[in-house]
Formats: sequence, structure tokens, C-alpha cells
Amino acid sequence: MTLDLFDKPAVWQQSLTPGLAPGAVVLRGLAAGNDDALLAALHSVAAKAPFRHMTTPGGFRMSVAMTNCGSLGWVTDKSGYRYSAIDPETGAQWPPMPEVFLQLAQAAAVQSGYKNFVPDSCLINRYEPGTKLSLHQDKNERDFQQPIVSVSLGLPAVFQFAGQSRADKPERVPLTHGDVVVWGGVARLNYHGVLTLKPGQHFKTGSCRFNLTFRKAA
Ligand code: MD6
Ligand code: FE
Repeated sequence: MTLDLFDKPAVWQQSLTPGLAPGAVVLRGLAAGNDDALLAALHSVAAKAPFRHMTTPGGFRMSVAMTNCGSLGWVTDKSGYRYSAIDPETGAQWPPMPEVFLQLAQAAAVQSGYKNFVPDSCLINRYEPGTKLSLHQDKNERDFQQPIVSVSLGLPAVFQFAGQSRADKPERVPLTHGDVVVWGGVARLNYHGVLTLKPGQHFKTGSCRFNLTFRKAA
């Protein structure tokens, strides 16, 4: 007979990651085994929909460069944050979501207890040393029952997780190449951000960090 302690699902054990809010799961290294295919797909998306620095509704240029793939892409400009089927830089549809992206996102969701996650959007963030993402909530999606799957590639970063209020003191969780965070349930609307990226060199990405966030936007 198996001891109860070892009989818990993997996700339950991984959610014990120090500092991680209930509702968020870190799957350490899940993406590392397929990193070359993921990065090749990322670069082919960026060849069609180049990384760009978007403008916040308040008129600030974002330090993190972004692009998207899938049927909808997250955009921001002076008129607000939203999802758009058209890339405003090219006037064309966003590139389709690569099959390796979809397979990873779905595997991560299933391992975290979300069986029917079908992302229609993948936001790709590129961080260079000195860039950061301020605390924010992800709330432009239609259905907050759907999780978000977030994949880290390249240089390490410190992820900040706060609560439902921006005023809650954030916890800090280091994320490295191949880590996948699945974020949903009671944490779905928690504030979060990324601290200023430290300079460094990564064997697979050079001097940057990429983050893929998969969402069901529509
Ligand atoms: C990043 N991620 O890790 C930024 N949002 O570069 C996010 O803003 C994010 O990782 C929602 C859920 C997971 C995330
Ligand atoms: Fe976010």
C-alpha cells in the first residue's frame, strides 16, 4: 500500500513551492526538454510579427518588448489594453500558434488540474537587462475560470506575486529557463510583476529572457 504522503497528485506537491500563492503552480523545468523547438518557433513568430515596445494607456513606452501569436493578441496603446485579431504594426493577423507551443501549454494545464484549456492567444515578452514589468492584474480575458500558462526561457528573473490588492506585500519567486507557472483559481486576478532583469548571458537566448503567456482570451 502506498503511503498517503506520497499519494498526492504531483501538482499538490509542487504547489508547496515556497512563496507561491494558492491557485498558482510552478512546474519546474517542464519546458526545458523542448527548449530548442520552442525557441525556433518563437523566432519564426517574431520574423512575421516583430517585437515592439507598446505604449500604455497613460502614454508610457513599455520597457519589455512584445509580440503575439494565435487568433488574438494582447495589445496596448493610448486607447487602452485589449485583445486584437490584427497586429497593429503589420495590419495582418497574428501568426498562428505553433503546435509546440500549444502542446506545452496544454500539458502544463492538465498537470495542474485544468483539463480543457484551449488557448487562443500567446503573448510573447522579451526582457533585456534593466527591463521590468510593474505589478498588474491580467483581466482583459473574458473567462476568469480559465487559467494562464506562463513559460520562462533564457535568463532568470524574479517573479512577484501579490494578492488581490496592489497594496499586498508581494512574494518573490525566482524563475529560471524552462520553468512553467500555471495560474488560476483563487489567484487568477492576483497582482504580479517581474523585477528588473539582471545582466547575464544564457546559452540558449543570449542576453535576454523570453516569457510566453498562454491565455483563453475570447
Ligand atoms: C512574465 N508574466 O513572466 C510576465 N501574467 O514575464 C505575467 O505577467 C503573467 O507569468 C499572468 C500569469 C502568469 C504570468
Ligand atoms: Fe500578467
